This record gives sequence, structure tokens and C-alpha cells, in this order.
Amino acid sequence: MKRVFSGIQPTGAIHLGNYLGAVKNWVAYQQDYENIFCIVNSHAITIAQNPDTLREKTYELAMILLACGIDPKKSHLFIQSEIDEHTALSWILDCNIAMGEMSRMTQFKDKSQKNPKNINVGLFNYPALMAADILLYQAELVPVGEDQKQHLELTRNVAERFNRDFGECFKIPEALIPPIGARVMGLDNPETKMSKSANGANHAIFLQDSADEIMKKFKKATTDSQGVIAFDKNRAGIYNLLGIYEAFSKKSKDEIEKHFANKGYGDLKREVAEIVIESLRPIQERIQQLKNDRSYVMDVLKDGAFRAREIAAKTYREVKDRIGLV
Ligand code: AQP
Repeated sequence: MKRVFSGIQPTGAIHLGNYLGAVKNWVAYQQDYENIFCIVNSHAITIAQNPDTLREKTYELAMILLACGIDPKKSHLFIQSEIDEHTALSWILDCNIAMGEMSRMTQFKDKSQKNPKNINVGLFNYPALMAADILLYQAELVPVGEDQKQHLELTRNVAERFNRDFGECFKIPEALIPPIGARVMGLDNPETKMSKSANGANHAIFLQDSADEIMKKFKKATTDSQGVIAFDKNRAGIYNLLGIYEAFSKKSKDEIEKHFANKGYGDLKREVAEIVIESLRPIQERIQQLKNDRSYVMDVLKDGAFRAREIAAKTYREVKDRIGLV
């Protein structure tokens, strides 16, 4: 069975982009692969975090992932900082990545613009830690949103170089990018990707938003003045709304265009909101149930870390041996 690895940061409430770009697919592929999913809290501290909030968000995210359908019988779920090999391998990879190669990463440029007062070395090195996360587990497939494609390329390059220079050690992973929902855009500004840390009350739909909030946010979504409902990439607002509808409705693009042929933007916004509300409802109900069962969530994380530690320790021992670290 091929092994899948993917991660998500506990930097805030998870939104439709995280769900459609990543988590929904983690759940869908569970029976087909061996799955390792990680709450990447060490990545989260590249942006300033309040310690108590970070801790709480980390456990809350575990609960949300379980509510989304991550099944501990099929998947291992754990917290990154519980396994020291992630940061240890990241250092070794740092020493095998050129400054120029790392400087080309666009996420660093975006995030440093967003956080001009805290441009730290960790933010710059983020892709090395991400490469370590993936390579430690010898993952073959990495389900991610489109924004992570460049980091995946870097991971493949560093792994190939390491294998060439020190002997076969890492599996070369492939990105698994969903055909629909790989790049959900902000509702207030459909030119930028939906993001947990973006400002703006109408920017993102969060998984725990109430039906009223979801409806209000969609009603305020930025569109255009053309009045035609069609999948046209040049009209980012309408394209984004249709993409969200497509991801939840399982209808084809043609069927969706026919469905909205004689309707207005108001109908589109309402119907997108309705399908999102209905699709999130069962997840929201499971979140409420799990809120009363923290010990279950903690047990899942403990078991997940146990299995993750076994795999990570084996890879790390081999890497150290290859490069002569005693
Ligand atoms: N807008 C998006 N559309 C599709 N997929 C997305 N992902 C993130 N945003 C979108 C995917 O979600 C997974 C987890 O992402 P992450 O939390 O680890 O980091 P991120 O990509 O930096 O997400 P955010 O929401 O933008 O967080 P902040 O604001 O904290 O940086 C990844 O697979 C990602 O591709």
C-alpha cells in the first residue's frame, strides 16, 4: 500500500480552502493508502503565536480533523512537535539546500509581506521543515492544495540530490492536487487565496461558522457586473463561487452552467451558501460531540505519535548513518 503524508497548521480555524484543497481528500483516500496526517505546530511558530492559544488550537484542530472523517483505524494522526526527528532532519536538509533555491519560494515572499515585523529565519526555512516532514515517513503521495506545489518540488529535488550523493535513502514523493477545490480564493478578494491568517470579516468561510454567518458572507462575496454565470477564469469572483459549488455538488461544469443559466448572482450566492451549510452540518454536529470527549482525541494523538515515531526514527537513523553523523 502506498503511503500518504500531509500536514496542516494550527494557526487558526480551518476554512473551506483547507477543507476542499486538503482535508476532504485526506478523508476520501483513506481506504486506498496508508495515511499519516500531522498537525504541524512547529510550522505555526514561524508566525508569532500566543502559547496557550497555540496549544488549544492544536488540540482543537485534531478534534476538527476527526469530525471531518479522519478515521484512526485507517489513518495515523499526530502532532509534529511530539516527534523530534522532524526538526533534526530539517537541519540536515538545510545543509543540502542552496540559498538561491530556497530564495525562490513564493510563500516566503507572500508571508513576509504579510508579517513585515517578524521576518524570521524559520519562515525562510519553512520548506526544509516541510520536506523533512514528508521524507521522514517515506511518503509517496502528498495530498495538498495548489499553493504547496512549489514546496513539493523542492522536497523532490532535495530528496533526489540526497539519494544521488549519499545513496538511495528517501522515497520521492508526488503531490496529489485535487482537480476541484485546489485553490479556493478569498470571498472579499477573489484574487488572493483563502487563508486562515488573512484579515477581513468576509474573507473566509470557517468550518465552524453558523448557517447565518455562512449565508451573510456569501451574500457579500465580491463578484462583477457582467451578470452571466459561467466558468470563466478571467472573472475570479464568479469562478470561485462556481468552483465551491462544483466541489460540493458533484455536478459537472456543464450541468452547473445549465442549472444557473436563467438565474442571477443573488441566486448563485444563496445556492452556494445553502450547499456549503448542508455539507458542513454533519461535520459541525460531530465537532459538538467530540467537544465532550477530549480523552478520545488525546488517545488518538498518542497512538498516532507512537506509529509515527517508529517510522521517523528508522529514517533518521539511516540518514545520519549515510552522512557520517557518528
Ligand atoms: N485557499 C486554499 N485553497 C485550497 N487549498 C488550500 N490550502 C490552504 N489554503 C488553501 C491547503 O490546506 C492545507 C493546509 O494548509 P496549512 O494550514 O498548512 O497552510 P497554509 O497553506 O499556509 O494555509 P492558510 O490557511 O493560508 O494558513 P495561514 O494563513 O496560517 O498561512 C495545505 O495542503 C494547503 O495547500
